Amino acid sequence: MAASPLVAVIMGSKSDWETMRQADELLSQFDVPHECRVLSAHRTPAETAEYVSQAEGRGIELIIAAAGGAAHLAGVCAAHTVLPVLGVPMESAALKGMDSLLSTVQMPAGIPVGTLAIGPAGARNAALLAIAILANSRPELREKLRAYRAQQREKVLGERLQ
Ligand code: RP5
Repeated sequence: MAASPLVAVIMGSKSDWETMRQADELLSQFDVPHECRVLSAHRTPAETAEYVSQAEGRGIELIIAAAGGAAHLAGVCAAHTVLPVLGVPMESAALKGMDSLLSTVQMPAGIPVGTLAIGPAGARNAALLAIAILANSRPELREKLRAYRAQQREKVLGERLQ
């Protein structure tokens, strides 16, 4: 994407991409400049801290951080920036994402992470929430959100069961 990114989507492993590409796709659908990359709180701690510390200076306004298992990525991001951080717990094989959810959501007071649902719903909603936050100062984005909601409404009302 050519414009400098407003949203950073980071994830602890390439194995998270199948889920997080849904956030990427929604941000693209709304024409929100963003970048996606793999960074791990545990496997690349120094690089994660450096990337997040520099994000605000690069014009990034919001970070979406996805991780599974002992999912510390969103919390570590929040520790290194005052930008809003949205956490997406990945569904894990061992505990179906309950481990990821609790690791992401149970932040100590003072360092917030906005935690979304486990898995694909969380990935999509993280993107939509990021768009809603950006839309506070971008009327055209707010109109796109309204249109998206209207489409959903039409789809549901158009459902036929038989
Ligand atoms: C976390 O561990 C990642 O976010 C991923 O969800 C999980 C498993 O990673 P891999 O072993 O598949 O690389 O750090």
